[in-house]
Amino acid sequence: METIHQQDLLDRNSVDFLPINGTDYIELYVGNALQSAHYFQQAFGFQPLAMAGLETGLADRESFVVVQGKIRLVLTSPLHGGTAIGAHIDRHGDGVQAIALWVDDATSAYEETVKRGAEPYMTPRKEQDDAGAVVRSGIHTYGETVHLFVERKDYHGVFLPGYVAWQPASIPEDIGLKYIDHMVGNVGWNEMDTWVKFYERVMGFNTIATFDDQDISTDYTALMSKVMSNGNGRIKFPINEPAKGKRKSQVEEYLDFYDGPGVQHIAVATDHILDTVRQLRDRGVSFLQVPATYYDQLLERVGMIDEDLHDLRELGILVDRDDEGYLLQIFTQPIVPRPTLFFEIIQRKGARSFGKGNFKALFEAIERAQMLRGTL
Ligand code: TYF
Ligand code: FE
Repeated sequence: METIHQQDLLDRNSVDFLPINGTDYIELYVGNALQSAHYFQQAFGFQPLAMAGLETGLADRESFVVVQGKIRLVLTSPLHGGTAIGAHIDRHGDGVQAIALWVDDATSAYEETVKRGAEPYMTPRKEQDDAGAVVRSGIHTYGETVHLFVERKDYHGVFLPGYVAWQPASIPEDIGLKYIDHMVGNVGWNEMDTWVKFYERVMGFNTIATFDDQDISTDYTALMSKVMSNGNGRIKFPINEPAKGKRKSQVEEYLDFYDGPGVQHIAVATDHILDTVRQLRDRGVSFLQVPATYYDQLLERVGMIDEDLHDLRELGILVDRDDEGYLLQIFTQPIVPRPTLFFEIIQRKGARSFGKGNFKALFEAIERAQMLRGTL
């Protein structure tokens, strides 16, 4: 594995043709937007923010927006048959349709990326209401997933023009989720190079880490992973490709069930992972389980940590160390009927890596889940 530090990249390559401030929102196409929003509120502690639908003059869709820290999720459902949204849900199940990136200039973001070969999804479009104007544009990425560019410097409304504030009566407390740490895409056989080149050439990203089959050493799991990051490091997109192993790769299982490439997991950061995970567990979220023996060697492997081993074991939280510090992470079971989309909860204490030391335990846990589904 190779790790490149962000600062080196900034020094080497100082002109960023696609400056990105951060993730603006993630839009999921789902069968029942109201119930999905309810799930993200009740189970994950998101707060209601905005909605658009029949009430606001839309005829074909309804969207609910929930927020926690800097994380905004948009849950969108069709209002009648025969829509592109419905076709997306039929093909993929509930899943991520758009990763929206916050930029200062959505027109330039579109022009710079399309000039470099991006497939256009939405030409720059200005939307306005009483609260100002937003410019959005978009390009295609892997599978049917798109990147939107959102320019909102002239907007002070609740979310986007056309949305109204949404304030249901009872709101459970948030659980300390702060921002999107990374979002992982699964791509098809031998497509890794295509998408690495796409993020490098079209979006100006750099490859900051590479994992090969040496790093991923279970009896069965076979995959390749490369982490793409933008210039300021605020956006990190690991990309997985399946590889031939003894049994079906977890990435291949995803591709079968999602019917193509798409977002595999959304990693959300917290500063208090013990509290956050306890809340999630108490609200009914289930996690991948590593064997209790994982904790026997843990302190020998990672050295001194602030957390109590007993708490980590009770909650099933994984720990890994790199040369800058350590990280704590845990993975939910898929949050949809198909074994496709899941969440990762991560707390970084200096470490900027992705938990390579946990790959074996994690992938063996995924294999046990695959075995239970009968798909391995
Ligand atoms: O994002 C990552 O790279 C880690 C590890 O199928 C990982 O969270 C990689 C592949 C995978 C699940 C987790
Ligand atoms: Fe991850």
